[in-house]
Amino acid sequence: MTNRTFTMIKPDAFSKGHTGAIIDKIIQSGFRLVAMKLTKLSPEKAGEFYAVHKARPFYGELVEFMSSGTIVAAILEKENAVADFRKLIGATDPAKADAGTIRKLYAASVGENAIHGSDSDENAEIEGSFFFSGLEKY
Ligand code: 3AN
Repeated sequence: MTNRTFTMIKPDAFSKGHTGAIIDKIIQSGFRLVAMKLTKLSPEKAGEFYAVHKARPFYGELVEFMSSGTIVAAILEKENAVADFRKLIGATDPAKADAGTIRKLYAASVGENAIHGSDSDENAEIEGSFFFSGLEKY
Protein backbone atom coordinates (compact mmCIF):
# COMPACT_ATOMS: atom_id res chain seq x y z
CA MET A 1 0.00 0.00 0.00
CA THR A 2 2.91 2.36 0.57
CA ASN A 3 3.35 3.10 -3.13
CA ARG A 4 -0.13 4.50 -3.54
CA THR A 5 -1.48 7.99 -3.29
CA PHE A 6 -4.90 9.59 -3.57
CA THR A 7 -5.92 12.53 -5.75
CA MET A 8 -8.94 14.63 -6.60
CA ILE A 9 -9.31 16.81 -9.66
CA LYS A 10 -11.16 19.71 -8.08
CA PRO A 11 -14.35 21.43 -9.36
CA ASP A 12 -12.44 24.34 -10.96
CA ALA A 13 -10.27 22.10 -13.14
CA PHE A 14 -13.15 19.78 -14.00
CA SER A 15 -15.48 22.61 -15.03
CA LYS A 16 -12.79 24.24 -17.18
CA GLY A 17 -12.33 20.99 -19.12
CA HIS A 18 -8.83 20.17 -17.86
CA THR A 19 -9.63 16.63 -16.68
CA GLY A 20 -8.32 14.82 -19.76
CA ALA A 21 -5.07 16.80 -19.90
CA ILE A 22 -4.45 16.32 -16.17
CA ILE A 23 -5.08 12.56 -16.27
CA ASP A 24 -2.81 12.28 -19.31
CA LYS A 25 -0.03 14.16 -17.51
CA ILE A 26 -0.40 11.92 -14.46
CA ILE A 27 -0.13 8.76 -16.59
CA GLN A 28 2.75 10.13 -18.67
CA SER A 29 4.55 10.89 -15.39
CA GLY A 30 4.59 7.19 -14.56
CA PHE A 31 1.54 6.77 -12.32
CA ARG A 32 -0.82 3.86 -12.83
CA LEU A 33 -4.55 4.49 -12.39
CA VAL A 34 -5.73 2.01 -9.77
CA ALA A 35 -9.27 3.33 -9.23
CA MET A 36 -11.09 6.39 -10.52
CA LYS A 37 -14.54 7.91 -10.16
CA LEU A 38 -16.50 10.97 -11.18
CA THR A 39 -18.55 12.23 -8.25
CA LYS A 40 -19.83 15.27 -6.38
CA LEU A 41 -19.31 15.90 -2.67
CA SER A 42 -22.15 17.14 -0.50
CA PRO A 43 -21.14 19.99 1.87
CA GLU A 44 -21.32 17.44 4.72
CA LYS A 45 -18.98 15.01 2.94
CA ALA A 46 -16.56 17.79 1.93
CA GLY A 47 -16.54 18.98 5.56
CA GLU A 48 -15.73 15.47 6.71
CA PHE A 49 -12.96 15.03 4.14
CA TYR A 50 -11.30 18.30 5.17
CA ALA A 51 -12.03 17.93 8.91
CA VAL A 52 -8.29 18.34 9.68
CA HIS A 53 -8.57 21.93 8.42
CA LYS A 54 -11.64 22.77 10.56
CA ALA A 55 -9.79 25.38 12.61
CA ARG A 56 -8.26 27.11 9.57
CA PRO A 57 -9.81 30.44 8.47
CA PHE A 58 -10.41 29.12 4.96
CA TYR A 59 -12.34 25.98 6.05
CA GLY A 60 -15.82 27.29 5.14
CA GLU A 61 -14.63 28.54 1.77
CA LEU A 62 -12.85 25.24 1.10
CA VAL A 63 -15.92 23.13 1.92
CA GLU A 64 -18.16 25.36 -0.20
CA PHE A 65 -15.78 25.19 -3.14
CA MET A 66 -15.16 21.44 -2.95
CA SER A 67 -18.92 20.75 -2.92
CA SER A 68 -19.66 23.22 -5.72
CA GLY A 69 -19.26 20.85 -8.66
CA THR A 70 -18.07 17.58 -10.10
CA ILE A 71 -14.74 16.14 -8.99
CA VAL A 72 -12.67 13.17 -10.09
CA ALA A 73 -11.34 10.99 -7.25
CA ALA A 74 -8.57 8.51 -8.00
CA ILE A 75 -6.03 6.19 -6.46
CA LEU A 76 -2.63 6.15 -8.13
CA GLU A 77 0.27 3.75 -7.90
CA LYS A 78 3.96 4.37 -8.46
CA GLU A 79 7.19 3.90 -6.56
CA ASN A 80 7.43 6.78 -4.06
CA ALA A 81 3.89 7.79 -5.07
CA VAL A 82 3.08 10.34 -2.34
CA ALA A 83 6.23 12.46 -2.67
CA ASP A 84 6.47 12.17 -6.45
CA PHE A 85 2.84 13.17 -6.88
CA ARG A 86 3.24 16.21 -4.59
CA LYS A 87 6.15 17.22 -6.81
CA LEU A 88 4.03 16.76 -9.95
CA ILE A 89 1.14 18.91 -8.64
CA GLY A 90 3.37 21.72 -7.29
CA ALA A 91 2.98 24.17 -4.41
CA THR A 92 -0.44 24.88 -2.84
CA ASP A 93 -0.25 28.45 -4.17
CA PRO A 94 -0.04 28.19 -7.98
CA ALA A 95 1.93 31.44 -8.09
CA LYS A 96 4.69 29.64 -6.18
CA ALA A 97 4.41 26.35 -8.08
CA ASP A 98 7.29 25.25 -10.32
CA ALA A 99 6.94 25.52 -14.10
CA GLY A 100 5.34 22.46 -15.64
CA THR A 101 3.50 21.38 -12.49
CA ILE A 102 -0.25 20.74 -12.67
CA ARG A 103 -1.07 23.67 -10.41
CA LYS A 104 1.17 26.02 -12.39
CA LEU A 105 -0.57 24.94 -15.59
CA TYR A 106 -4.18 24.74 -14.43
CA ALA A 107 -4.78 26.41 -11.04
CA ALA A 108 -6.04 29.96 -10.61
CA SER A 109 -5.52 30.60 -6.90
CA VAL A 110 -4.54 29.05 -3.58
CA GLY A 111 -8.20 28.22 -2.89
CA GLU A 112 -9.14 26.95 -6.34
CA ASN A 113 -5.98 25.02 -7.00
CA ALA A 114 -7.10 22.37 -9.48
CA ILE A 115 -5.93 19.21 -7.74
CA HIS A 116 -5.40 17.48 -4.41
CA GLY A 117 -2.60 15.08 -3.51
CA SER A 118 -2.26 13.20 -0.22
CA ASP A 119 0.58 14.40 2.01
CA SER A 120 1.52 11.04 3.59
CA ASP A 121 1.09 7.29 3.10
CA GLU A 122 -1.25 7.26 6.08
CA ASN A 123 -3.48 10.00 4.66
CA ALA A 124 -3.42 8.40 1.20
CA GLU A 125 -4.95 5.28 2.75
CA ILE A 126 -7.53 7.24 4.77
CA GLU A 127 -8.50 9.49 1.84
CA GLY A 128 -8.67 6.60 -0.64
CA SER A 129 -10.97 4.72 1.73
CA PHE A 130 -13.23 7.77 1.86
CA PHE A 131 -14.15 7.22 -1.80
CA PHE A 132 -13.38 3.56 -2.53
CA SER A 133 -14.15 0.43 -0.58
CA GLY A 134 -12.36 -2.91 -0.80
CA LEU A 135 -9.06 -1.21 -1.67
CA GLU A 136 -7.16 -4.51 -1.60
CA LYS A 137 -9.00 -5.57 -4.78
CA TYR A 138 -7.75 -2.62 -6.83
P1 3AN B 1 -2.22 21.07 -0.15
O1 3AN B 1 -3.50 20.82 -0.91
O2 3AN B 1 -1.14 21.63 -1.04
O3 3AN B 1 -1.78 19.90 0.66
P2 3AN B 1 -3.14 22.27 2.36
O4 3AN B 1 -3.27 20.90 2.91
O5 3AN B 1 -2.39 23.29 3.11
O6 3AN B 1 -2.53 22.25 0.88
O7 3AN B 1 -4.59 22.88 2.12
C1 3AN B 1 -5.65 22.07 1.71
C2 3AN B 1 -6.51 22.84 0.74
O8 3AN B 1 -7.05 23.97 1.39
C3 3AN B 1 -5.75 23.40 -0.47
N1 3AN B 1 -5.63 22.45 -1.54
C4 3AN B 1 -6.56 24.60 -0.84
O9 3AN B 1 -7.64 24.24 -1.71
C5 3AN B 1 -7.12 25.06 0.48
N2 3AN B 1 -6.35 26.18 1.01
C6 3AN B 1 -5.12 26.13 1.57
N3 3AN B 1 -4.70 27.35 1.94
C7 3AN B 1 -5.72 28.20 1.60
C8 3AN B 1 -5.92 29.60 1.72
N4 3AN B 1 -4.98 30.39 2.27
N5 3AN B 1 -7.07 30.13 1.28
C9 3AN B 1 -8.03 29.34 0.72
N6 3AN B 1 -7.90 28.01 0.59
C10 3AN B 1 -6.77 27.44 1.01
